[in-house]
Amino acid sequence: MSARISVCQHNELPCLQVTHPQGSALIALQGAQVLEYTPHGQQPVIWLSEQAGFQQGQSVRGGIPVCWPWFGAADRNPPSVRQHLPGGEQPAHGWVRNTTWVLRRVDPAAETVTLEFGFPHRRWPATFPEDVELTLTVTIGAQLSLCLSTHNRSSKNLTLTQALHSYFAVSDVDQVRVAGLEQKTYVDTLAQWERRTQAGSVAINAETDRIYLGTRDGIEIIDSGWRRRIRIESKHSASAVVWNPWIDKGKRLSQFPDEAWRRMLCVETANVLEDRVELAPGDSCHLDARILVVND
Ligand code: TA6
Repeated sequence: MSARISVCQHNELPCLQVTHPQGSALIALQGAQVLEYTPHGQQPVIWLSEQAGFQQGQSVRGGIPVCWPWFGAADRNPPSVRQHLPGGEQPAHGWVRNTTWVLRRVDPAAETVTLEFGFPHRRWPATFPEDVELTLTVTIGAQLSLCLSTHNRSSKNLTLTQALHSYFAVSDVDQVRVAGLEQKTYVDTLAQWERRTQAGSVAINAETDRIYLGTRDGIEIIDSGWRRRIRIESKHSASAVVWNPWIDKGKRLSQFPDEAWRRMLCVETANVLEDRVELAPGDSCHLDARILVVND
């Protein structure tokens, strides 16, 4: 049997339920947002809030939101990124996670199934270069691969920051450490954006919101509670965000049960701050993440 793909409705959002012998996934057309991913015979890898609202125009809490053409608060981005934005208040993490994408292609194969989503042209403000093509390719099997591709077909230079804002399911955040960021510089957004150096692996024992820079391939979430490691392999990304809201912020977050902070951890594959992407007319960029589970 190869893949089976069915359309299902979660409240206001049409979604695709993808079932393959090697793994299953749920993807919302809004934001082309992977909401669930579970390799065959494993615990879920991607965390989705039990209080997810599945409402039009509101990013679903959990899964892998696509942050583009900027990451975080727009005003925290450099002028080269902000130059194409309209004036006034902008949503966090860009425009595309709250807008419906188009399923362009499905490629079933023996070990995987690939779905390609395109962002509908000209669905962003007039200040943004028109001919920019945005595509997300999702490959589901024993591993989960995502590739976010931007092709600047406009006549203008385009600078962007972006992230695959992955929420991972963990047994209990105090049973977890993140390896692969040792000795990396990070910006602590909770300490006046001070720059610090990571000593050893990352433990989560308070609200944590850090942008790591100069990262390389192979970050691992080591979960001793579920005796597994979630490995995140990336290409064309030299920054990573580690976020857990902990108790108090968790209570203020939308679509977020009070104790959910214990069971989720974001490790985001990104191009932010110095790692921003500059595209001359005709240039393309690809942000790749491959997610796999190793049982200990
Ligand atoms: O990636 C970490 C972060 O920027 C946090 O500061 C927090 O705001 C999180 O993203 C979630 O943002 P959201 O807009 O989805 O609630």
